[in-house]
Amino acid sequence: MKQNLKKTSKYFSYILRHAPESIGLELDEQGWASIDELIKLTTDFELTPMLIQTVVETNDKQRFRLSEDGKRIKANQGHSIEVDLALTPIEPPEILFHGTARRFVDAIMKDGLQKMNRHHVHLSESLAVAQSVGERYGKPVIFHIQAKRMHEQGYVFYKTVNNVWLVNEVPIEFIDVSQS
Ligand code: HQG
Repeated sequence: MKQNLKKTSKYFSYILRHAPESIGLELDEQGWASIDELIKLTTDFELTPMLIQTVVETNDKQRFRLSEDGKRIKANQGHSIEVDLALTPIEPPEILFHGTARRFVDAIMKDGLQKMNRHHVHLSESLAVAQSVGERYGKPVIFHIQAKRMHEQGYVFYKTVNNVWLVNEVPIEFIDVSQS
């Protein structure tokens, strides 16, 4: 069951953030998909309303959400396709964290943190979360980002419902490597 949930969560990430067209699914402007459509268009394995609900509820990072009427599903963040997440700008704490891979550090210290394939650079309030994000690539490096100072200088921050902080970029002058 656990394996099944993980597989389904990865599938939802792929379909709802990156490639709905790969199964002929249409998302609306805010990234919502019809659950009936998603079930109908999923032919590789048996997707049931129960499985969808369990994945949404148990997902470790709360990556997905259901609409109030329970008829639609969307990814909370992490898209590469164009969607309007309708986020409201919000003041960040003094410091936010970003975990990455050692092999990216030279490029980051040259160009700053860039959003790469996603819509935003992803930051977290929690050192532990940044650690686990960085660990996806091996031994992590943690950057301390001077978020409040960025905000004071006009950079716009957003926070998703699952506590991911988003910003368009982080220039090197706001990246603290001495503490990483
Ligand atoms: C790096 C997952 C070279 C950046 C995670 C990161 C997170 C640069 C990678 C969420 C760079 C992009 C986001 C530059 C940034 N030169 N490398 N100038 N600027 N990078 O996956 O933050 O499971 O798009 O440091 O757990 O790693 O999908 O971003 O290493 O929460 O829900 O380029 O994705 O969540 O990688 O991860 P990503 P991320 P989910």
